[in-house]
Amino acid sequence: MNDSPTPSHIERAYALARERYAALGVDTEAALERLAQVSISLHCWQGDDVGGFENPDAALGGGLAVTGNYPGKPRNADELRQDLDKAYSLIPGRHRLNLHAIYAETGGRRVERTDLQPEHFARWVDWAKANGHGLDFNPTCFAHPLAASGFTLASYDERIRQFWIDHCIVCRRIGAYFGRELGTPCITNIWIPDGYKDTPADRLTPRLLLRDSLDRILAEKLDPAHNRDAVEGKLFGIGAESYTVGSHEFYLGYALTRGVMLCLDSGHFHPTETIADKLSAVLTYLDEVLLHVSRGVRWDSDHVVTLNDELQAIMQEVVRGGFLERVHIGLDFFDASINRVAAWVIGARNALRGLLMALLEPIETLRAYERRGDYTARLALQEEIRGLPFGAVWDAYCLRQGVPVGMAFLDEIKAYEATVLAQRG
Ligand code: RNT
Ligand code: ZN
Repeated sequence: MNDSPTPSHIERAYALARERYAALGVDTEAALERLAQVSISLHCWQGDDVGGFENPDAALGGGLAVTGNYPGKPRNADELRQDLDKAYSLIPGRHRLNLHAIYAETGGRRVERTDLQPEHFARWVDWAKANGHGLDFNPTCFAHPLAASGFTLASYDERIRQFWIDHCIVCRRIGAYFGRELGTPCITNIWIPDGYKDTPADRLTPRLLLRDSLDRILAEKLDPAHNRDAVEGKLFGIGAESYTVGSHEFYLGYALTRGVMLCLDSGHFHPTETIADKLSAVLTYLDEVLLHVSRGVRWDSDHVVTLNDELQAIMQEVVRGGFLERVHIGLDFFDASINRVAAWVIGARNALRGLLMALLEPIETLRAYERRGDYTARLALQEEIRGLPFGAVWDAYCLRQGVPVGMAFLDEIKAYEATVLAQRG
């Protein structure tokens, strides 16, 4: 596509947009400065269909499913990093990487998940250092024979439960290693698939087991400058439609009583329930929250993030509440039916665009209308905002950050597909 705007077009459009926003009392320069400070955690698992390197052909299980077979899937960690480098080069700003334990590099040796060590992630750390990425981490409590029963940290089988406790313990230490090495705290997020397809006879005992498992995992005190813990709830998974041990309420209570972070995944609630409204509620009590920005479609919780109303509402709440320091934004989706690098870039650029839209709101005016009870003016302005020249501000941001403007990012991905992805057998 050679219909991309020239730098001078972009600057002229931006100058007009800037005036238009200024008339509403919005400083576009301040918004762009703030946006440049936000680091989003890109999820490594979009790159290879949640495969990892332990046993990439293992059934995912845990209610997770990736559909599609787009050519060019990376075959090893170097290829995954190569794809990530490409993605980051097309996303404005400096961003983090969110790793899963199955992305360990063990030099071809089978290392049990309970034996994972920092050294198995040394190459990720070297890469992160060289490229200025912070790292986040996740124990992998699925795609393993000991998760085949559908239960891990809440298993009645003490051997299985202990195995997953031990796995999570080593993962927290690896998280602390990331934080220490990179000088930015790693968020280690625990999500487990445990649940029942059909109506349980006992909803309580698995939850008591899970609480006990988490307490044992978190017993070791780690420096919060290095590692911070998060727990992620879910409403249901494929094959666990009737009961999920780690529900939202369970983890909300856990996070509040234990002082850990709550992870809110936007695909993990009832279809009409949005996490936007939850942020101000949980942050009234919790210090920090982790977001998994995703998009639920019917029973799938992990479609590529689009710039829809829900995303905008989430980002508005993050900004309006003054929560940019307390909400850690991560992405969580997987789609193998389209170019995997493009999926990362589209989702991440959308998350940033949603954030920029929120930073460009004439929020003081909206609040003033609301306080004086003028809901007519509030609605009128909210709807007027949708037509403001937001795109011109975004384009200027991409230009300044040295990433492609508009559809030009796709040209680069197509070229990468032809030269790099097509060579992978
Ligand atoms: C699953 C959770 C979890 C996973 C990743 C792969 O429903 O959202 O965050 O997507 O751990
Ligand atoms: Zn998630």
